[in-house]
Amino acid sequence: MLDEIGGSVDWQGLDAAHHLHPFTDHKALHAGKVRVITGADGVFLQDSEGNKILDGMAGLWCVAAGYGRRELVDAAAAQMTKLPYYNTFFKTTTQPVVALAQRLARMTPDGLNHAFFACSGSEAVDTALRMARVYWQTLGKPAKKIVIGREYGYHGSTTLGASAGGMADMHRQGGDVPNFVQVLPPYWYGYGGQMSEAEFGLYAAKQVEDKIKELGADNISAFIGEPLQGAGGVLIPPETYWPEINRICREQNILLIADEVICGFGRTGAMFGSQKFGITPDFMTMAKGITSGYIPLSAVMVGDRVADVLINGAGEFYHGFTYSGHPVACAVALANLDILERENLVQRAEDMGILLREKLHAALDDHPMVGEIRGVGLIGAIELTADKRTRKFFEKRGRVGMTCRDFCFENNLIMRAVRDTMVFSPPLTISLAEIDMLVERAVRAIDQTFQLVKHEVAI
Ligand code: PXG
Repeated sequence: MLDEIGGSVDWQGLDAAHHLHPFTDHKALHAGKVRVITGADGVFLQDSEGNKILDGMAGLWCVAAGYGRRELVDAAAAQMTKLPYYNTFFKTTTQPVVALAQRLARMTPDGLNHAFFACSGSEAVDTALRMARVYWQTLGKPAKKIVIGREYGYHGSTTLGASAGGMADMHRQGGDVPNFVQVLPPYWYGYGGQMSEAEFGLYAAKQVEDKIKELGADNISAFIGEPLQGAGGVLIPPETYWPEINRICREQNILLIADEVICGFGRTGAMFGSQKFGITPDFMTMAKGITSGYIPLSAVMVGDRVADVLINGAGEFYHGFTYSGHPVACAVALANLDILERENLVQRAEDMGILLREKLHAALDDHPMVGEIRGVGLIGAIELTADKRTRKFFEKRGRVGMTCRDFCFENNLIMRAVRDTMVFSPPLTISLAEIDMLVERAVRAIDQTFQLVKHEVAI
């Protein structure tokens, strides 16, 4: 069918004629050519022109178990055959949804024992935010509405998710509902100035405390943060940051939402980013790695103090989606978690991440355009800089990163550029030989970029 007629169909032309892409300037897209991805296996994608591309991003940070996993296909087929769909709204449940809820309760830190399911990270975030509102209303504190996030935070693209995040462009295009504020992110490389990383972690946490004092704790519902900020450029907080945030939220009586959509399921070298960074959240939102992206699914894990109020005090929670707890998605998640455990992918992410960073340091530490190499587990970033001594940004931020991203593509490597920071998050199954290939292609792309912009770089 699709494959049989593939040769004669102008997929690129039809895409331009009929398909609107997410986060895309269509005029710019149509000036070039869209790449048609036709298949994938392991860590490699294949395109319609026969290129084999190393996917250094695991799709969009999600394909943890790698491509071509037959077990996930089989799990979906078996569940579709048995029960392709039923909802969980009206005094009904299904076996995969119960099994997954129990498994997530066991996997997550103590005190997170209840799961609410949805289809995307954005929906999980919306759900947690609405639960937080209901929690405070039920406790007789309806004024506690404001949510504090961070600049460059990313919490999805629904109106609430965009409002909670700290992406100014998204705020401008309708992600600007009231009662959301953002504070300084714990981005030492960009904002740390002369402070040590440890000092800056405390300083960034204090911005949260100051904001709470300014707005009044009685008006604040929750603080939301990714354990490390993925889409914002893989901003890894100093060790001093999260323990302070825990303390502040506890002392000020504010709920803490850890958005684990990217960090969850092994990405950081721990099962959850909250474990890696010592976060004690009231909610964990999760998606992506939960099914390795094979099928849409997200979840919110709800801590006991909130669950108790929701269950015993709040009456009906007027919220949910047709596909909340989709049995096929839950069956795929269970099979995916089997792979994660059986293949020890969490420890593997930790070990391979260390090797990957060693190799990047060896190849790039002396490069005049590389300001910092950072990472935990198998997620990381390379900061491109105009002056590595002063950590100066390039003029017109994003231009050099985009050039480097295009060179990566030319070298059959997918890395994302966030501003002028190159970010990577390959499948957790990546082998040593593939890591070598990733490093070699990334270094080549950075060198090619440097040749174009070296007059802008202090040497
Ligand atoms: N929270 C976090 C921390 C995320 O990273 C979402 C919520 C929203 O998930 P959904 O499933 O609604 O997309 C995300 C998603 C990028 C990029 O280019 C990142 C995401 C999504 C799309 C692109 O970095 N993160």
